[in-house]
Amino acid sequence: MRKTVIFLLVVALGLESSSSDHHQPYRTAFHFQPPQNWMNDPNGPMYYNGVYHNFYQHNPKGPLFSNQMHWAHSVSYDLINWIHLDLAITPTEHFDINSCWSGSATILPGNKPVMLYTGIDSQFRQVQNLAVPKDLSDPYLREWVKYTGNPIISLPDGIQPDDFRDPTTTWIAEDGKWRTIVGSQKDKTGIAFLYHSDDFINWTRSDSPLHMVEDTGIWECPDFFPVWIDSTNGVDTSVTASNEHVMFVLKMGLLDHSKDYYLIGNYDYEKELYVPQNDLTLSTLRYDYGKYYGSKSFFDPVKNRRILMAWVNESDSEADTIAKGWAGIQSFPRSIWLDKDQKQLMQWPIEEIEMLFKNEVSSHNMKLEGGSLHEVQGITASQADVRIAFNLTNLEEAEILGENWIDPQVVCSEKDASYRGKFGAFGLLALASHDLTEQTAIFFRVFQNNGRFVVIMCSDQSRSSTKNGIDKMSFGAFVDINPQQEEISLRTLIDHSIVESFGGGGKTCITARVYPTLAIGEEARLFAFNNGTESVVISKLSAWSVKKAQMNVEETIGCADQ
Ligand code: DQQ
Repeated sequence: MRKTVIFLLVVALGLESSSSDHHQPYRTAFHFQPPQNWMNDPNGPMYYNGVYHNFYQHNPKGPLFSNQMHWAHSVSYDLINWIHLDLAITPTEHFDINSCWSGSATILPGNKPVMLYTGIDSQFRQVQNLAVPKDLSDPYLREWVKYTGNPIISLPDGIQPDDFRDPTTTWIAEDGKWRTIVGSQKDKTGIAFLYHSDDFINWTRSDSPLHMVEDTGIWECPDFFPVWIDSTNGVDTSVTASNEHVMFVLKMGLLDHSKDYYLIGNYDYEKELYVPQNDLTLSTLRYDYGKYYGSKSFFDPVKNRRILMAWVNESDSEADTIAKGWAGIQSFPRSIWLDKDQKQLMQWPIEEIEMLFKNEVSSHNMKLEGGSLHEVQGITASQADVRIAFNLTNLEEAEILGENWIDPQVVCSEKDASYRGKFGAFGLLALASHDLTEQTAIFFRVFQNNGRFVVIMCSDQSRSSTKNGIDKMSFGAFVDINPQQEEISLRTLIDHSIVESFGGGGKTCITARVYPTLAIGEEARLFAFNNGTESVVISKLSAWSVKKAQMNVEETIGCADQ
């Protein structure tokens, strides 16, 4: 009997990277990126009926940012392999004709997803719009319908037309009202305007913003979400604010610095008050101390966790970007939760990465004398996940940290990987060429300061490529651990042109973009190194090759006879 069945045809697009693709050596294997052209912020990530959705800012016509931004759309069953879909939200109406900028998803009661997003209207004002899926029975929610009464939130009086954007995932409090915040600024004071609504259509601005801080400039892509104080699980955004077991994170992207900062605090919805435990300054906590911006988190009910995704921009020149035909990748999705001491968030690559693992290599208790190297062999060093932990003794020999100690980035720039301190530099040399001409060094230095030990983590890109015209700035940050009591651990995801590192079990993260010319594909090598004068012990080293994910598969629905 002949039977007609619907089948899904999955076709890989031509631009995908492979470890031996010398035409596109900077395409990634397991970090999300579109088939081609420009991408920036992740938009409205969500889980709905078995499918993860990844929308993102996209210029479908070229590899540079444009004044006609769209929402592109990919879906996944595992956050690893992604199916590429048609554009989801495009600039077509008076309320978004000049661009569809960033926004967020909310799953309303009755399991109904909705999107709030910023439109740039026909008069170049930033306004907030609502869109809903056209057909909830479509498993991929391919088509989105804009509410005809948009904008649902107009530009407030006294705010510049280009200073009002990026509505968050909304939350509902005990009074039954929905709330969202929108990023803004007035006279350089960064603002999170708070709006509430009974029906999701009519929104009223609260008298006071949820939070604002002078001299911080516009706040982009704010995010506001609860975290458990006593669990690593995630919390749905609408968990009641009066729950004694949660604190609230407010994240803001500071455009003037292109960096995502966050505060941890308490939120009283009745007083409409958010009280962070610290002030926002440039030494406030950051999600990542390297390249990492426009991030957005969402609650994943499948694994009861909060997941964070972000845009990782290029560091190469505009000419290089045009030549390669694409720009922008996403960080590998991270689970985030509040650290036990409630002082900072912890971040860790989601466990699904393990489905791509092959060729594990490991070693234990290996002494690295000062000035020595150990090559990690047996894996593909251009596509790898590496975990290493260092034990230090004789810490009383550590150098005294001088007056620059306030800014670890300065320490990392002045004392790059080649500088021989006592404890440090020690760590990993990723994407290294055979002769070490090219290398990206992720490493630690340990100092003494006022009777305590200070651990600084650095990512040194100064030798990452023989090419010129690339931003090779070093990154650095403190790691809040006591090396007398615990090992100094580092986990690094290496993926052709991205090196994403997690120090202290996820307390400090640094992401770098690099463009090696020698250490590409099979030519790349990986080393553990100790360039300090004191020896260190590698208590454990594990590394895996990471297989290529199905990153840009195109899905076509067709019919087949069987
Ligand atoms: N990117 C979007 C804006 C957002 C900025 C435009 C942050 O909505 O403020 O592409 O990277």
